[in-house]
Amino acid sequence: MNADLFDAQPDFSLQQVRLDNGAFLLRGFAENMDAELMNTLENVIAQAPLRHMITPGGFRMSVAMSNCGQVGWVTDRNGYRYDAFDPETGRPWPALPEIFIDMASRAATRAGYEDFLPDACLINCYEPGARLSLHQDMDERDKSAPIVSVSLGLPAVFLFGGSSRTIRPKRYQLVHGDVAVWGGPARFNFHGIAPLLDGYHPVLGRKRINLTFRKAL
Ligand code: MD3
Ligand code: FE
Repeated sequence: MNADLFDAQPDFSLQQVRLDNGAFLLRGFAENMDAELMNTLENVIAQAPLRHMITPGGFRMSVAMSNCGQVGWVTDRNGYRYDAFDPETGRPWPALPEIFIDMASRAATRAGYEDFLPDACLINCYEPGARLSLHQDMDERDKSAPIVSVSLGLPAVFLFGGSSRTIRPKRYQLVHGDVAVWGGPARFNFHGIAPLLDGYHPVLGRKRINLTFRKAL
């Protein structure tokens, strides 16, 4: 039928913003698959529950985290690391679901990074008041691969700094369905999330979930 022809056209309504050298925001890239992403995520979290990890300094993180993939990012009193086992359950992390890999690699391709095959996904869950202080992502072995992030649920203010902590961060609002690809020099910029404002999202309720896809090994 005729409709198939129209369905096959690319979606020019997507807004693509260049944030920095190598970093792109694909507004709404995951919006049309949010229900499928959430269903898949529920299944992952049933096997590897969200938990508040402890920083090496002894602070309980306000963001609740879990992982899927060959390895997962963990922090405790001993430090940060990627670990093949979930310290809460003693089991390997759930495998990276096919639809996660597919979405992340399509987003990377759109931003100019072909053949991005993530092996780890960090799941961050924010409730009102939760925040992520300014940091760099340095624990991945493959420093040439980008990081792909997906925002779901309540909007957040993303703080995007520079290569030094003293550079004042720019603020961007990230909303449900936004996908960002962080590669090139910007891959190592300082960044964080401002305290989440209260609100209600029709799909997620009073929370925000962020998935970051990485090549950690
Ligand atoms: C820029 N997560 O998990 S995603 C993280 O929304 C993290 O939960 C935030 O920072 C969140 O490490 C921000 C956007 C993001 C992720 C990784 C980056 C931006 C980045 C790595 C380098 C530069
Ligand atoms: Fe980060």
